[in-house]
Amino acid sequence: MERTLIILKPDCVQRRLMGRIIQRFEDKGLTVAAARLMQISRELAERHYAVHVDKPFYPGLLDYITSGPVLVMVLAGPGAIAISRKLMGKTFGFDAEPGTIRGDFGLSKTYNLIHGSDSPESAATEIAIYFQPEEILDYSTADATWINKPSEA
Ligand code: 3AN
Repeated sequence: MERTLIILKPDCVQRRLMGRIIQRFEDKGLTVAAARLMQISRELAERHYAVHVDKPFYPGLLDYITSGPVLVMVLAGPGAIAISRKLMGKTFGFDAEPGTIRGDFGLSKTYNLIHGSDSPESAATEIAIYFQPEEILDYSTADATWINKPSEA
């Protein structure tokens, strides 16, 4: 089953939006395979956002992601990476379509509520930054055969 790393960022936690946003992923049929509420250290943030080190927004991005608790999760399901990105919407809230998480809950360029891996490669790298393999649970839910027809899986 495909896995993706999702982070509900500090603004999401502070605005008490965690439950409503997790609900959207569950409603779609994705499963929470791992979760941890934590404060991201500077060192961890630098590893996570290494690809952006030369961008002008990098210092602000590190300040933002380390500014308060975040909920880090592994979500699992067929097509979990692309489906999560669709549910999240475009990077900036003012640009994101209504109906998406960023489109419905924000308008900021900096406070964009959520992170989701953008490819299988980054999902594998990012999951390994935050979780040990044994912390990720591989289980199926009682409704799994009705969410995805077994012959399609
Ligand atoms: P996404 O999160 O949609 O994959 P990326 O990978 O382009 O977006 O950028 C990673 C993160 O960097 C974004 N989530 C956003 O928080 C931040 N970011 C990207 N571009 C800017 C920008 N021009 N100004 C401020 N923050 C930015």
